[in-house]
Amino acid sequence: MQHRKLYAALGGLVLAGSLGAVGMQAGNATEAAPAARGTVHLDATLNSLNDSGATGHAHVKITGRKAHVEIDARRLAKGLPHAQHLHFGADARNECPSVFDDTNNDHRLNVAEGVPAYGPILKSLTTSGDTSPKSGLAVDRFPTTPKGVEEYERTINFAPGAVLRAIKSGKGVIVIHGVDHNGNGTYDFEGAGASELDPSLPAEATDPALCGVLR
Ligand SMILES: [Cu+2]
Repeated sequence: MQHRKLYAALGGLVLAGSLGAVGMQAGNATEAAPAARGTVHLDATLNSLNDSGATGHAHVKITGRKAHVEIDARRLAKGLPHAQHLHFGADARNECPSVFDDTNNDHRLNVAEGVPAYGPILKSLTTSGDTSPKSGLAVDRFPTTPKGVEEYERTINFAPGAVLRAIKSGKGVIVIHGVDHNGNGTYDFEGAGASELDPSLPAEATDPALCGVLR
C-alpha cells in the first residue's frame, strides 16, 4: 500500500468535495432557501464498525452558523484517544460504510475504504483548538475514554453556504475512530499494521469504530 499516495488521494478528495460543493451551491441557487435563522436539530444513532462493539448517539443543534455538537458513546476502546469527525462529501453516498466497502477484502474497514460512503473530513470534533480537517489526526486533542465512555460537547462554527445546507438536510456523517483490533489495551502495529493515512500511526488508531448519519 502506497501510504503517501493514498494520503495525497484523500487530500484530493477533500478538495474535490469542496469544489463539488461550490458546484452544488450554484446548481441549487433557484431552490427555495431553507429557513436560515431557524434552529435545526439533527440526531444520529452511532453504530459500530469493525466489530468495535461500541454504541453511541450524536445530537447536533444548528442555529445560524453555529453547531452545538453532543456525543455520547460507550464501549469504545478504553483509555485511548478517539479521533472523531463530521464527514461530508458532495460526491459521497452520505451513509455509513458496510462490508461491501471492504475493497481489499481484509475483513477490516479502514478510513479510505469508508470515504466513498461518508466522504472526507469536514470538521474535526476536537476537544479544543482548531476544528478544521487539518486537525483530523490531532490525537492529543480528541476525547480519551477512561472507561470506554465518551461524553463530548462543543460548539463549532460553519461557513454559510451549500455545505452547511447539506449537513442540515441530513447528509453529514459522524465517525469516531480507534479500534483495538487485537484487544491488548493499546493502539499498536500488531493489530492491523500501519494506518493508510499516516504510516507513523497504527491503523488501530484510525480505523472507524462508530458511524452514524445526522438526520
Ligand atoms: Cu473521521
